[in-house]
Amino acid sequence: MKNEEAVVSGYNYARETYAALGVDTDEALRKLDQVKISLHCWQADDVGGFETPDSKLEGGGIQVTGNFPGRARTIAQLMEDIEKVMSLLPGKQRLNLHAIYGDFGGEKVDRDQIELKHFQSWIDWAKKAGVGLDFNPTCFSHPFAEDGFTLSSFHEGHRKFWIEHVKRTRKIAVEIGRQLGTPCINNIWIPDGSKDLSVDRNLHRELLTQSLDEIFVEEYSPLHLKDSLEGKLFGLGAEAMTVGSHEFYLAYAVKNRKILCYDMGHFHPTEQVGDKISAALQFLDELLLHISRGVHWDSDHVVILNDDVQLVAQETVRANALQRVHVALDYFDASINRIGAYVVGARATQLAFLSALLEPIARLREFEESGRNFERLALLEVAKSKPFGAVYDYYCLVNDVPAGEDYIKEIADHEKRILINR
Ligand code: RNT
Ligand code: ZN
Repeated sequence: MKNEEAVVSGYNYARETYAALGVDTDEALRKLDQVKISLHCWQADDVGGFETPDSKLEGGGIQVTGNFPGRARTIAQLMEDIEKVMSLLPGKQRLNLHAIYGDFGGEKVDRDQIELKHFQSWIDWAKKAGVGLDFNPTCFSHPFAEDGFTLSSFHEGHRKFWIEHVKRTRKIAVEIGRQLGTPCINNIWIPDGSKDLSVDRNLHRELLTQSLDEIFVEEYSPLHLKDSLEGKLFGLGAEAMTVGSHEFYLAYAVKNRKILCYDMGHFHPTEQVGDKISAALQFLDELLLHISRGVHWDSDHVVILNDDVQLVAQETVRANALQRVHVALDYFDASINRIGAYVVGARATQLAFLSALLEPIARLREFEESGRNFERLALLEVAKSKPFGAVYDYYCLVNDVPAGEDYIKEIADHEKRILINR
């Protein structure tokens, strides 16, 4: 049990320790407050959505495994879960919605029919909670995506259907952003690809280019809507070819001034997303990060505080790019308490950003500039064991959320009271 006094005295010690390295902990916490994490609504219900009472994830090259009790089955339950998650996180976050999570009121509303009214209850909820919303078209779990292609399909009817869907998501997203007074990022990810060798990648990519060009014909105010594009290496059942590869979207985003989304599970296992940030930011205004953890493949494991996430945070902070890099979570684990999965991942992400903000960067740069590379390496090592956990506990305390390990019990209690009875 963390008592208040212990947290405060831990913080005082940490503040002095960091000050000795030329780092201001209060300033770091002020900056951390600006890192809003967009919580992915789809962890709460295993990417099912609310189109029908038994909607579930199908195809798309992604998969959820596990059967832990307590999955959110209604919008009310999903809202309840997100509120619980937010009550265990210091600072204000955002919520990231997929188009299949609309409030369809028991009616069959196909993807090319969605409208603002289906998301008004979410906007009202967000307004009340004082959080921003982000949005995503859903180009999977649908008969017209069954053959593995959507915006790049050879089938003109399917392509038109998905173009209409994505256009509508932009229209909804711009209104979300307008009503909430904070831009809504609409992130486009499509599963298009094939299990086996394809001889017309080029045609698929031409079609995808045309579809995107058509989708982006309407211009909306960037104060309300930001368009983002997410590439991928491969998917389950789409191992041989992915139409929307990174090169494709990087080039498209640069040419068309869009946001590029880097999902940390979408690269070769030894590639570092952290390394890509300052490269892409030379030519793009903004990036979106899907913080995730691939294990052997794009498995969407719960985010933990590992080297990959730390490098992402460090590179964002070192590039002075906190305003240009948007942070979202993306994973789906149904094998553990789902609320716990959110809190572990969101806290790990915050800890990564906090430790990056506490880096003795001025001194490290001095060493680097003067070629003192032993000193640089040593200080990087020293920084790793500095008490950033004590700073985070204090951040929790002042935000009135459980510090340290205290959230574990709170989630376990909530599971017994609420989740088990669903
Ligand atoms: C899939 C992408 C995408 C999805 C969500 C559900 O590989 O990462 O972001 O996870 O749209
Ligand atoms: Zn993603």
